[in-house]
Amino acid sequence: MQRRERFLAALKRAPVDRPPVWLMRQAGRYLPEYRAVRAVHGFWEVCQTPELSTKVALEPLRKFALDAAIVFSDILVIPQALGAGVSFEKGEGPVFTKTLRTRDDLRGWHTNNLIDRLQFLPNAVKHLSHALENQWGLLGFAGAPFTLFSYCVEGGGSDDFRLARSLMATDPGLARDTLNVLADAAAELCLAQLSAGADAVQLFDTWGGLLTREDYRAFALPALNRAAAAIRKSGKPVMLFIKGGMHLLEVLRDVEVDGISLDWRTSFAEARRALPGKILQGQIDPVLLFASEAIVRERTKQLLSELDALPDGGAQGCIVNLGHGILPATPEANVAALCAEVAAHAH
Ligand code: 1CP
Repeated sequence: MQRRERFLAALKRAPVDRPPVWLMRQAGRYLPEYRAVRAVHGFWEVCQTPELSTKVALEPLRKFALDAAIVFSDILVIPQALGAGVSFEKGEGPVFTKTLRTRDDLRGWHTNNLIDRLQFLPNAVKHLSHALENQWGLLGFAGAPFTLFSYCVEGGGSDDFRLARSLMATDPGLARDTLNVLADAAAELCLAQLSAGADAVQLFDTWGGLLTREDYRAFALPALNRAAAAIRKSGKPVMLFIKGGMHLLEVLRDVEVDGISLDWRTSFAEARRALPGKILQGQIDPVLLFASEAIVRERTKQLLSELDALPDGGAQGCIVNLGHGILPATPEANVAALCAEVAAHAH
């Protein structure tokens, strides 16, 4: 099967010669070519210049046996367009100049013509889509409402997002209204990427696993479903990544996305049992890519046999990926070994 055809078939849960593979953050800092681009161009400049974003998105496809590309962007483009003033230039994590803590902060968000300020992202998708010449699948993405909410309230990264989660408890009305604004923004941005040529979109709920089942159901899920319902009107699939979402599998029965991207601690077998009919993606531990090449090959083979043995369709409707983004110092040879092992599994 050809790469894009395989990726599209997996998204339809149709038969495949082997599961397709792509890797979260496949275009990131572990690649010297990416670091070279970033040495001369700012992060937002790369996102907003189609030639540069396409260049960095294509790099991993040239090097590894991947079946799909993901557009180069970031989940924080939405807070940026709302006026949060997000910068990546000072060290590791993002820094916001404006946080959301009060009703007035929400009123101050620039929601008018939001999509116009985000037009660079569908433009990047269009540019990348031409370069791919239908040979690879193409994913667009956005942050899931709760994860965007967490960054907006906190004003940057955090281990526990305590300000965001305590705001949900102290002012649930403000939290819900904010989540709805973010859900509508994420939906609009995903629809624009799908119209521009993306085959599917992924919503990243990286911090969703911090919530109890009850809070996920009460706050994150309604906003997620508001976004997912709007996106699914396009007829194209929506995937959802949750980090640390083992305890949420039961809640996810009620999520209106087509597929779930599992983190490294959540097994395919458990997820298939809990979520029959959903596309499943994941979940090799990104830290495993720091072990030897032989171990990477062995674990990849193990995962592929586990997929073949799944109840209710085996590897059909499964996509191989990592359980979280590739870490910056990951050896390229191990990324190559993982992809080669998946490619060799065709039957
Ligand atoms: O292949 C790719 O690299 C695709 C592009 C991509 C994606 C899918 C980037 C580029 N970011 C993301 C998603 C993203 N961004 C998520 C969800 C996935 C995940 O959990 O990994 C999150 C939480 C972010 C937020 C973000 N952006 C962080 C983490 C902040 C924190 O401390 O909580 C960071 C460091 C960024 C910047 C960023 N985005 C992308 C890259 C390559 C970078 C590094 C910036 C640089 O070049 O200095």
